Amino acid sequence: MGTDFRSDTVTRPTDAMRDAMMTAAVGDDVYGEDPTVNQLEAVTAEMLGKEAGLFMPSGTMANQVAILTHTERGDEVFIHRDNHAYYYEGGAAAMWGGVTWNLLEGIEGTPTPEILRKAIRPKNIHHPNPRLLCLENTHNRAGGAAIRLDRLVPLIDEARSYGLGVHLDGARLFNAAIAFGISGRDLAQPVDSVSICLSKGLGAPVGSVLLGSRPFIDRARIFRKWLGGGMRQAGIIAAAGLYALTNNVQRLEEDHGRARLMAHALSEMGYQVMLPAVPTNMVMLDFPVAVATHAVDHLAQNQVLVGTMGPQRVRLVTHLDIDDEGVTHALRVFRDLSEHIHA
Ligand code: TLP
Repeated sequence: MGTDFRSDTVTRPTDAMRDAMMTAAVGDDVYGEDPTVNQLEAVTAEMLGKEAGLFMPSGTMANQVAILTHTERGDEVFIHRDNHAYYYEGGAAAMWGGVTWNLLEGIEGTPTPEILRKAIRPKNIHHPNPRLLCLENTHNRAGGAAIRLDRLVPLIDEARSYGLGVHLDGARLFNAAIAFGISGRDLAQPVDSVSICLSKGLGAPVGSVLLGSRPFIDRARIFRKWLGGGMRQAGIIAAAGLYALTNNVQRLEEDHGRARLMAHALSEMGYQVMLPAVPTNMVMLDFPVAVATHAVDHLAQNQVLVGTMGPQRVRLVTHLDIDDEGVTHALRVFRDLSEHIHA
């Protein structure tokens, strides 16, 4: 414990969170009778300024159900090529929803309005029906970049001018909110649907919530059931989510502080650190291809676990289970590694 930087998904529930889970009131959520799930859905809807919420087993299912709910088979979905819903979800939206992806470019995983405009084709018998724009904030493959509203709003306005719906993958939305010092509600305001993850920086063991209008969530509930996501006494895990939302949002700033400190120290050691304009809880390092695997192995042998993003890029994520001691240890091992590399 203390030095697992592979992801903020690796956190384990604390004793206080486990207590909340143990004492949760439960019922059968497929009948809509789990009071803790109902409370979690209501609390998140209120926090994000949407009419209704739907508890989900994972962020992946939340994204997939959102896409299914927004679209009909064949519809065109505009998405940056680095977004999780396209890059890391196994082609699920094409598999279950039969959607047509239209992959966009753009800095920090975020297309400009012009990029979207060029991708839109006129309604015509030859073209799929343009239906949905998917966004991500913070942006994972862009190094945990928090994306400012003034970049998103003109893009969303552009999407609306073509009648597109807008879904936001907000797996780490609260990281963005904390980085900007604004509310999750502000960041979610311009979109139709948003998904948030409880099991990343917020530290719950399982769960995400999809939010949107009441008719949207009523339809999403059907798709969730079809995909096998109708859970029964899910209040046991929803309780962890409620605990996380109450206790672990503000402290994300600590994770950001540790990531900032590491990025600074690693760049001083001569590592190539990728720095987004507004960073959050991730640090990305680029290595020459020939060195990357050796670096990851050396770190692991010294109890510093890191993730990879392609053959050159290493990702470190700070989270609830990384303390100052873990950071100091990791920096010591990185210093040793830099001497190895340059020897
Ligand atoms: N991301 C995981 C991996 O899948 C890459 C991670 O370790 O970062 N949206 C975003 C932006 C995500 O980063 C993730 C998980 C998801 C959705 C999916 O969430 P889960 O793992 O709950 O299905």
